[in-house]
Amino acid sequence: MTLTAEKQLEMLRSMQTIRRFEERASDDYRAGAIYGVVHCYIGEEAVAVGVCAALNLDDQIISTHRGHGHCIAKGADLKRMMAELYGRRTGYCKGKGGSMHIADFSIGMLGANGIVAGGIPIVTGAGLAAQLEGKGRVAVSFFGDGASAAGPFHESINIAATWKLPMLYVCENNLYAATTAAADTLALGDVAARAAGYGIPGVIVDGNDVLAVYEAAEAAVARARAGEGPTLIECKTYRWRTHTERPGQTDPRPAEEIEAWRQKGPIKRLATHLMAQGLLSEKAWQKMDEEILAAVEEAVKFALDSPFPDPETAVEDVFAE
Ligand SMILES: Cc1ncc(C[n+]2csc(CCOP(=O)(O)OP(=O)(O)O)c2C)c(N)n1
Ligand SMILES: [Mg+2]
Repeated sequence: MTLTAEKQLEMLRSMQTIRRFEERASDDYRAGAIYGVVHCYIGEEAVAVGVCAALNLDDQIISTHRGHGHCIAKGADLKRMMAELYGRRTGYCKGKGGSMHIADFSIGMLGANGIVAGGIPIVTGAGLAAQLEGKGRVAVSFFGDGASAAGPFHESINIAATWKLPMLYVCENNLYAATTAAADTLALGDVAARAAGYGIPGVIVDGNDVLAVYEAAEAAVARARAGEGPTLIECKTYRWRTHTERPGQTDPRPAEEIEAWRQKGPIKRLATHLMAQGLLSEKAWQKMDEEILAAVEEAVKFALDSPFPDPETAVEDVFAE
């Protein structure tokens, strides 16, 4: 792995952007300014950023209900994202989709998805398209530990393995599916162990170590581009917040467990590593954070300055009958 200082700093910036964007989205949601549901990715930033750093712009990803991190890591526009959360006409889905429906095909972001495991077959189709087009593109599916127990995961990965599709299946194992512990639904203990059943490599990565995630993704991307088929990467990570941002939620997770994972958070870890190597000073880190906060503020301003969609457009762009 050869990662320049510049690239590592970019990864740090991307992770901190996700963190600050979501902190603000959560505050504004709790204040009643954002509607629908907001699921935060805080604590898991290294997965999206590590994987997307190994991709090209035209490689395609699909996200989940917890999708802000994937959007930002792939290069989505903060203003259009925030406007979508705020339900404004300038948002990615003209303000009609909200947090769980952000997509930007121009950067290979095929969409978040409110249906658990719903994105996995869709992006497997993108993997088939990439294979048929033969331009060396890869497709990446992000999904949770809970989704890995759903039928679409198994059907998709089976066909991708059989047809050697150029794909990465990236499981964000944050140890819980809402309030259900993964330990109660995973017979094998590790999601990656299931790869053997499909005859593909299964890799377990420390999902809080962005450099380790990058390294695993880079190897899997090389394998996919070489026509050798998909890889299942399981990133062990943890969400810091409740399942959604709705106040007053039941959270069965022990306080000590949450605290222990906060101590090994991915952002502090990379910042400390870069400082130890003399690649980042306290001052530069502070400046980076200030720039990010200003960009988030600008995104909120853009959202607030934008109009709501016209009621007459309610059924435009709606495909269900
Ligand atoms: C098909 C379907 N079943 C149930 C739900 C309700 N639901 C939303 S998120 C979630 C848990 C998903 O857990 P996981 O896949 O581990 O992702 P995480 O929330 O931990 O990121 C559930 C059950 C849903 N949205 N879709
Ligand atoms: Mg989970």
